[in-house]
Amino acid sequence: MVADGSSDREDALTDYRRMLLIRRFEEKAGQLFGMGLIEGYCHLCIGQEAVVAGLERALRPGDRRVASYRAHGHMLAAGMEPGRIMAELLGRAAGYSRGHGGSMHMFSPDDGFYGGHGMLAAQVPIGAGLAFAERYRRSNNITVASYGDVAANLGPVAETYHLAALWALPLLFVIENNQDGAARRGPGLSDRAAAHGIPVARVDGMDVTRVAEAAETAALHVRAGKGPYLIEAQTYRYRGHSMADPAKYRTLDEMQKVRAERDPIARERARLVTEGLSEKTLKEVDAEVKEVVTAAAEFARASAPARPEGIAPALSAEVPR
Ligand SMILES: Cc1ncc(C[n+]2csc(CCOP(=O)(O)OP(=O)(O)O)c2C)c(N)n1
Ligand SMILES: [Mg+2]
Repeated sequence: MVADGSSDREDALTDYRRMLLIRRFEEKAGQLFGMGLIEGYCHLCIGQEAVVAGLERALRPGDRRVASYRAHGHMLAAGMEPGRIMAELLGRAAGYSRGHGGSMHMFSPDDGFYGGHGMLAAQVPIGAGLAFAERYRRSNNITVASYGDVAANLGPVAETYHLAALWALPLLFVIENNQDGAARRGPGLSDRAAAHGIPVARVDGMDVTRVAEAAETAALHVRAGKGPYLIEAQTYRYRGHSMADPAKYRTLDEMQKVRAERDPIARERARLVTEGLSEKTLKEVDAEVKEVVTAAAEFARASAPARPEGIAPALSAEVPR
């Protein structure tokens, strides 16, 4: 931080822009889904933007991320191109998986993003593998494995706590706890990691600054070779589980109350204004983000569909027989 706080303000504006990009992108994806342009699954993270945006502040080039099927926010935060993400959603050849993967299956190792995984909790042991590889190479890179509150109950997560703690892996576990109210007995979700000696921070996942602070402390610990760390972020998803879910298990009142009182973007915007940022600057960010998302959708819609033969010939040339 510099004396006049301008670096803090830069960070805050970056967080705001990142959250807004995720929200506007996902709103657009929701629209295109409604128009029948996106086939297959599409899981949105609207409401949960502060978690990925806050984490991103602590990450450096070379760090890696692995996430669940609810991954568009992680991809955008990692710096992947909005147009190519949207193209993948629309099944176009210009997409990150040449249009063959769709919403859940995009990868961009150059941006440190390793999926997008449809199997619940699968990304967590994969994260341990990525972290192990970095330690083996003696790099200072860290890996972030994000998963939901339901996934946190699954066996692969428990085994990964054990191995990551035993081998002091440079792995940051992040529970995106959107309070699905999963059936569970016994201690709280993150206490299970604490039982392995893994330090735990519980944060308000609707407040990007709180997430960023926790992420910076966690990343410092993990990067210094002190082993894994876990952040449990309490968050909230406005939409249903996927585009196919009308979310009848929650009342509209509950959702509207969270949206009115805790929305991460509205909250951050209000905070920035209180701190002296002009409405004009914020409106410029809003307009710029809108333009990026419109361009992404136009790019995707104008690009060629996936070719059925798109993957197989490339693979058959590479796979040894
Ligand atoms: C191994 C496995 N079991 C079950 C499912 C079906 N399934 C998909 S999402 C989901 C709930 C996940 O909730 P949570 O982990 O809290 O993540 P969220 O969707 O809230 O982000 C279930 C049971 C699956 N994809 N994989
Ligand atoms: Mg959940």
